[in-house]
Amino acid sequence: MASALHEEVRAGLRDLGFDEVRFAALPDADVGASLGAWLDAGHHADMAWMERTRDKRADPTQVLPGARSIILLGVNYSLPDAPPVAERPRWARYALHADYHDTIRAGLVEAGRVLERLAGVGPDDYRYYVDTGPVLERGWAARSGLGFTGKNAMLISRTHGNWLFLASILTRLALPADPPIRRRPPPADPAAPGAHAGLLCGKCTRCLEACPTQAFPSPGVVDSRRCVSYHTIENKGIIPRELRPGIGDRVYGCDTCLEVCPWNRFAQEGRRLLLSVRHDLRDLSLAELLALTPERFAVVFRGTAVKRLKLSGLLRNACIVAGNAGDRAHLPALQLLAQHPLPVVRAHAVWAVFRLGGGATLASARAVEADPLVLAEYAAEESRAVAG
Ligand code: B12
Repeated sequence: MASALHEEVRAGLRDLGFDEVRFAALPDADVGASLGAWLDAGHHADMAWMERTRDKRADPTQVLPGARSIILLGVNYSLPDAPPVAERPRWARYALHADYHDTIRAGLVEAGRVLERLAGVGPDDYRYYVDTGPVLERGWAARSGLGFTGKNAMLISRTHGNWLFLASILTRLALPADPPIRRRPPPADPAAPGAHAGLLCGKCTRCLEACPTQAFPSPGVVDSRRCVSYHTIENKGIIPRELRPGIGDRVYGCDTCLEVCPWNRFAQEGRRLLLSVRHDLRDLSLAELLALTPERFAVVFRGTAVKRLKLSGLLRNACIVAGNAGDRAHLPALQLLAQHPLPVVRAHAVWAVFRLGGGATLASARAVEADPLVLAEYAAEESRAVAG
């Protein structure tokens, strides 16, 4: 492909709103080399879909046979004009936009047309993904020089910091590979988890130390079983009791290992052409969240990523935040939630009520409780009270 053409493709995709457009060549066994060890260590927790798609994730040519290139796309989602609202539950910054899976996907549909128009590829010669596809987006992005993998496992960009959504297009088109940020000698064991992490981190370990639940067994390696983001978003069941205090006021996701990264200092504001900001979520009080009805949940979270968590997951998280907040004004709402139809909500409400010193008020709810998970919460709290 003539070099002018690939630059035309790059410019065409940038015009659609992608802040970064980089190319990497396929195949490249290095990128997926350490996935197996990460999965074998159980770091994916209950995300069984990662295990099921292990081979495809390690090798994009199994996703699109004959693929010769992967186009890595970055969308800056920083919100410099919007500091967190005090005394309100905290949301992962990415959730303060209309669901990026939808908005970026719309951009990817257009990106496909750009490829067809400029490079003459057919609709079967490419496949695009944002987040949910079996593609190691961060490794490929690092490979293409879009950024480097930090000790926090994030793809960090020198111009956008940590605040970058990634998307990818696998294509049978041969595109000239962009160079990685800096070539370094291959890691001693490229199959070790985190083998590629920390290229431009120097001695900094702020992210590893700031993690509220100690989810990094080593630099660049997240153990999802301890990660607040995993538990508040992906885990649909009971959140381990020992991790709940570390969740603090985070009602959805966690940005702590991103926020403390010094590279954010250099982050420029994005164009947000593929995003639609939902700052209003940050104004929601904890009391409003604890009182959410199915109807109100559907209205407030329509079009956001939070919708995927469902009302039960959000109420569960809100109970934990309330238990951590220590404000007894939330007791009446929590007592009601201790009688919620779903055991997952009841269990966390029971925990929170006990944390606020109101355990005795649940006597009648406890008397009719039959679910083993909820009974386990009562038992744990009662024995804690006896021990304490
Ligand atoms: C599963 C998943 C999670 C899990 C597991 C996280 C993890 N660390 O793997 C959980 C639920 C915990 C999670 C949390 C978050 N996630 Co997430 N997640 C994913 C998902 C779907 C797969 C990631 C994966 O494959 N993990 C397995 C590990 C082993 O793979 P890996 O870290 O990518 O590294 C592999 C390769 O990339 C390679 N590699 C890494 N660097 C390099 C460099 C070179 C040069 C080479 C050769 C190879 C290489 O080594 C590894 C194995 O081979 C991706 C989307 C996707 N399809 O990629 C989003 C994704 C990684 N998540 C994202 C985000 C935003 C988050 C959160 C910030 C959300 C939040 N605020 O709560 C947190 C951050 C937690 C963290 N520090 O990682 C973004 C990250 C964007 C970025 N700039 O990095 C992604 C890319 C989604 C997107 N499309 O934008 N996530």
